[in-house]
Amino acid sequence: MESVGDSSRRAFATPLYVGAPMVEPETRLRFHALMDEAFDRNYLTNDGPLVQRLEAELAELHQVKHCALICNATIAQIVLLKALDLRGEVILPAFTFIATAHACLWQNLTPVFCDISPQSLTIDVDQATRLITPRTSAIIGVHVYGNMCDVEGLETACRQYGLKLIFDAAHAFSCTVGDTPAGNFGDAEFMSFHATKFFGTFEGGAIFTNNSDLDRRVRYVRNFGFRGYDDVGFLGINGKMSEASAAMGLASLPAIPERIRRCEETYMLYRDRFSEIPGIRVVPIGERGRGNFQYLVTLVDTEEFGVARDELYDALTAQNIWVRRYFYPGCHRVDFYQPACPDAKWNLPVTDDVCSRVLCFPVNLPHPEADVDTIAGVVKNIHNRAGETVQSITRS
Ligand code: T4K
Repeated sequence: MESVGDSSRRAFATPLYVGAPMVEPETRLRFHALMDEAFDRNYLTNDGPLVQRLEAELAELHQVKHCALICNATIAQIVLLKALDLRGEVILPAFTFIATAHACLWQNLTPVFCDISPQSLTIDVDQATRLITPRTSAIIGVHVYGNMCDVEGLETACRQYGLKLIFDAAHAFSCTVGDTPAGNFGDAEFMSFHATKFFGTFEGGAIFTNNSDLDRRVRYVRNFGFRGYDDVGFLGINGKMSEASAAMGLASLPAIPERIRRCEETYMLYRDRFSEIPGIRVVPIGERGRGNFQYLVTLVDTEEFGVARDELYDALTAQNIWVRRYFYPGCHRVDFYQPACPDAKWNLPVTDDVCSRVLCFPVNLPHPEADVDTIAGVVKNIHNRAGETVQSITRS
């Protein structure tokens, strides 16, 4: 693409990012105070008091028996797969961040990619059930964008075929099915507390479960397999969370209700403004319960909108609106997975359609109403000028 011209002509002088961390001034103050405590104690990692405090608070918040904090969600998934001692194939949606698939390969499991439902964009339970073979050991659902899976349908299928059920709840902090919070479904669920997430601890993650035996094994695997001093009973890894990350989590907790309120308000603003633009559909959030609205996801209909998703992407980025195509192109389209799954016959029409149309917009905005108005104005202008080249739109 040609140069986009000088920054004074952009809609925003500084970039607006999807996933811009949410760190309020009070959160910073609380973080510094907690770090002072940690330095005074001179205890900085290895299941420290801040980690233990955050585990207790998160278990209570999600009404789950156990929460084990981990250094990030990718390692959390690897730890969990190891603790469950899974073998053979696992069924998971191709529409997810690549980490969900990578973690399976790290455990020598064969990922079998499944399509998604066009409404919730979560795993299609009927197709997942059809993909079960004697080699299948588990199904992994992904609560994508905080939209919860059909947990009941998946629990029924897994019970019937004797499979483990895991949820990638990376996006599902404080989301619910009905009134039941994420963390309570299947055998276990893992979350991401990456800085870009709604609840961020720089890097971080957690495994939630109501199964005490599984929690015990998770804790061994997280800590090199140690069952006690000098007693290694498992092949483990270093998956521990540091006190600095736990301090960030504890400092952030009081801000959660206000973050949800702000994100939902921003979601409503986008939904309202985009409803006037043909060909831009905002994906509903929280249809099965409560969402956290940390992602604002749209599907672009090229015919109605007049401009293809990727041209819209280029035009918005040129205006400093750094939209993202989460999760284009889908795990099944990543070259890397072709040799890994030579027998797979990909037939994932909904995934392919969504991957070709999805566009996520920034949610953590400095001035929600004014910024959404400006963003919607830019999108509308691109629609109105659909006949012109992207280069000429980005330059004006
Ligand atoms: N499962 C699912 C469904 C996931 O979405 C993820 C991660 C995982 C599992 C694995 O969780 P972790 O192992 O990461 O805990 C970002 C995040 O790094 C990743 O955590 C997240 N999902 C994914 C959806 O987004 P990238 O490769 O897109 O990151 P990057 O560097 O392009 O940054 C994303 C945006 O955030 C950019 O627009 C810039 C902005 N940003 C980023 C950082 C780090 C900021 O404004 N400030 C920052 O400090 O993966």
